Amino acid sequence: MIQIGVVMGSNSDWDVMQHAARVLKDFGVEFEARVVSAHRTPDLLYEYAETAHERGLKAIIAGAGGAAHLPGMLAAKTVVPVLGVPVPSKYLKGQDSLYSIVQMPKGIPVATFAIGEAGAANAGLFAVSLLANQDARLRLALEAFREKQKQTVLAMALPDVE
Ligand code: RP5
Repeated sequence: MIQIGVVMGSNSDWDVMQHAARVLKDFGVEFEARVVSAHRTPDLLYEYAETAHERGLKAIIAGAGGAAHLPGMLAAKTVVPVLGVPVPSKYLKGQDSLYSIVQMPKGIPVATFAIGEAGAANAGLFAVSLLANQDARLRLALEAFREKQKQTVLAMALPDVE
C-alpha cells in the first residue's frame, strides 16, 4: 500500500526530488511520485490533497521552486502532514522557494527542509521516521542507517600537513 506521496511542481524538479524517492526506496517504503503544479494544475492539486487521507497516505513530500506555493496549498487542503522541499530556482537559487515554503502563516503548518538535494533526502528520512513510530522494521532500519553513517565518519582520515 502506498504510504508516502512525493509530488513536485514540474518534471524539472525531479533531479532534486529523486533524492527523496531514493531514500524511500532504499528503506522499502511504498510511495508514488507525481507532477502536480499549484498554478498550472490547481484542480489536480485540490483532488490530490482531498483524496490523500482516504488513499492511505501518511505524509506528502512536496517540492517546488520559485513562488513555491505547492506545499502550502496541499497543506491547506489536507491534514496529512506535508514536508516541503525548496527546489533551487534559476535566478534566486532557491531562496525564493525556501521563503515561500517556510513562511507559512500560523494555522497551516508545512515542515520545511533545506534547499535542494539535502532537503529532499532529509524529507525522505523524516517520512521514514514518521512511519517508524508504528513500524519496528523501519525503526531498526533507521538505527542501522545512523550507525553506518557514524562509522563512516569515525573512519574519516585527514591528510598530513606537508
Ligand atoms: C515551479 O516552477 C516548479 O516547481 C519548478 O521548480 C519551476 C520551473 O518549472 P518548469 O518551468 O521547469 O516547468 O512550478
